[in-house]
Amino acid sequence: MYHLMFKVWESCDNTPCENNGECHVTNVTNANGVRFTGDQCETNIDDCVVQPCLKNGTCIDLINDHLCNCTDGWDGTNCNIDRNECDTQPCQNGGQCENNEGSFRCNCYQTGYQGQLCQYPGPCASQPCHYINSDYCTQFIQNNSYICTCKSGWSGSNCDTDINECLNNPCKNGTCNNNNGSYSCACMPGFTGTNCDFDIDECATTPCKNGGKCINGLNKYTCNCSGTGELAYFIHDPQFQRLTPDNNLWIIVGPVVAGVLLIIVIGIVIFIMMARSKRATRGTYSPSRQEISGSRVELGNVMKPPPEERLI
Ligand SMILES: [Ca+2]
Ligand SMILES: [Ca+2]
Ligand SMILES: [Ca+2]
Repeated sequence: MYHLMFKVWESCDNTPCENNGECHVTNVTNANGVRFTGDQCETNIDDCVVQPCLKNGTCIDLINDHLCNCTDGWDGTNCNIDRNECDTQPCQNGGQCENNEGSFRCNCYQTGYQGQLCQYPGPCASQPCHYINSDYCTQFIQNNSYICTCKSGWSGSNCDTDINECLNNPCKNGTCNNNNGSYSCACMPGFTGTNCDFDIDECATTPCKNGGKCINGLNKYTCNCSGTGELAYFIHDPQFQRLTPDNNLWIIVGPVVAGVLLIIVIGIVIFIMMARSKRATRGTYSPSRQEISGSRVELGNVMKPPPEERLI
């Protein structure tokens, strides 16, 4: 029993076949470098057998070569190189060309146009969104509609309606004033920020002298002067110019005492005025009393002794 054994050699030089095997060369290359095969070396080798053309390219066999007809989007001898279609600027009306492997696309975003090459006007082409109050217009090809993306402070289908931000009470410590496209806050004393939500640090200017420790407050600051030789505390605000622990009580009691003293003084004044008024209406002359008790005689006249009688 024989086993037929083959081994392909490019050349029979150096007698590669062992055990008296007969050597046959199947592929030859002529003097021009063209390769052939067949028993008589009569057949041109099909260079397309190995399918050298990629991406569905069509291969044309040549003598010792091949030619690839590439599909759209591909270039190169074997159709292995992407064609950059954007080099020819295919997108219209401001569409952005985006190259990709084997193809490209036109980004028509914000152009108002649509279609593969942005060649057809869409619902945004007429610029329906307010030209100042909107950021951009987004169109939908499916139902030929659009949506305006409004800038902050504006609403409405075309961004032409002011939002009244004051309805949401944005000003934490102040008064809200609405205006077109925005709002403003008039802050209460001691507050700052767009929404008056930041307490002003009155200690930022280091107002306390001689090493006193500053304590930030609402529209005021307090200097803790302990250890500086001054009074313990100074509070600076529109109500209290100076406050110390010792006269803390007087801050509360003082007005009460002053009020009581004022009432007393007023009472005295009223009493004196009433007394004077009574004296004026009830003077010392009364005809009825005079009739009963007779005319008054001055005490000096009553007490005056009669002149002495002379005895002659
Ligand atoms: Ca491409
Ligand atoms: Ca507003
Ligand atoms: Ca403050």
